[in-house]
Amino acid sequence: MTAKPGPHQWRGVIEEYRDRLDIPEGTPAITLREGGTPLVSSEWLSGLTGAQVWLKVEGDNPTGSFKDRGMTAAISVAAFQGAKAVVCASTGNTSASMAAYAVKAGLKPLVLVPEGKIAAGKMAQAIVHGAQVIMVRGNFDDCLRIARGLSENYPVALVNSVNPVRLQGQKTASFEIVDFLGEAPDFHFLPVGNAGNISAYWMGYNEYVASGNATRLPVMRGFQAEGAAPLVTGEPFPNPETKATAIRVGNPASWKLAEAAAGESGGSFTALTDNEILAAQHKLASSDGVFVEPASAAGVAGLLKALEDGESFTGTSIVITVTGHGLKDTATALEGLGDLVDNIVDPDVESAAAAAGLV
Ligand code: AN7
Repeated sequence: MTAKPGPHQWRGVIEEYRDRLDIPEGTPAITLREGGTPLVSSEWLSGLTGAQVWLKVEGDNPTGSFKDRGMTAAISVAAFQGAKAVVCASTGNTSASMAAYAVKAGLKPLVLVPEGKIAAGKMAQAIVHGAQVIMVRGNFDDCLRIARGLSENYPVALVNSVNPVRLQGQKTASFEIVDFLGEAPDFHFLPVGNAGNISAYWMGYNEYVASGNATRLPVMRGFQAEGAAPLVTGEPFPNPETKATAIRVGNPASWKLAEAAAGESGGSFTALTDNEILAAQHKLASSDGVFVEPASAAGVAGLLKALEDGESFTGTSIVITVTGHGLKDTATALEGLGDLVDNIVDPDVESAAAAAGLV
């Protein structure tokens, strides 16, 4: 039986936006129906700021992060062009996404990750999807250098965001935001690691203004971890370090594009401590019901810090991209919380009621 997609079935970012994507004509879409993610109103942050604050919840993508947008594009093009194997360097989410899309396309996924610095959920995804995983004694930047070298010398296609097709897929997030809000927001906040995402958002917003779908551009503000903040200091970090492992990047590949996004939009880059990032992660989960991984809370932490520093956002609209799902890294989320379940009771209502403080 052939599935007949009904009118409400989201088709994935290639089919939803094909005429706006710079990919070879006729490229068949390898899709898990990524994109179409919710823009969730944050009552908590709206209340604190007097702004309308929206969360673009990218953890709702098929493999749990925004990487699926770029990966559907990169894998579709690689498969169309005859690749048999694909390679990426990753802090975790790219490898999870690449593995899923590669096997769907019948390609062999090869993953390079920094040893010991990948959240367990992401590692599980790469392994379960059948990727060949190579751990490198080094950081993400070393992995990316090796991935480039492999793709130059061996028959494997590189699908990191230095592959421009990735940004084509990722820019669709801006389109969705404007399609939903009817206009670009005043501000766009997001975490920045290798800097592909902020570059892709900026491209998408600019293209929507050029085509008349939006009449203005948002101020782009990127947030990094203090121990891995090259875009803040202007210097690469040879030994990047942060508990937000997804953004543990010392020398971002899209450095120039990201600087252009912040510079041209009147935005900026700001560094946050791990404690600020983790506190924002917990507050977001317990206030808005949205559980994101540590790195993904950087934009929220950034807004809280801006408020603390006395900035006013009253009357504006703010979109914060929360980039990946909290279930990717439960170990970090639960760190330092002590006894998680403090009541073990006999199996009867009275005991549970007493333990719950109901009597
Ligand atoms: C949850 O998976 O680079 O600035 O190799 O997983 O576009 O790099 C992940 C990056 C933010 C930063 N939030 O985005 C990888 C990888 C999450 C991420 C970022 C990443 P970029």
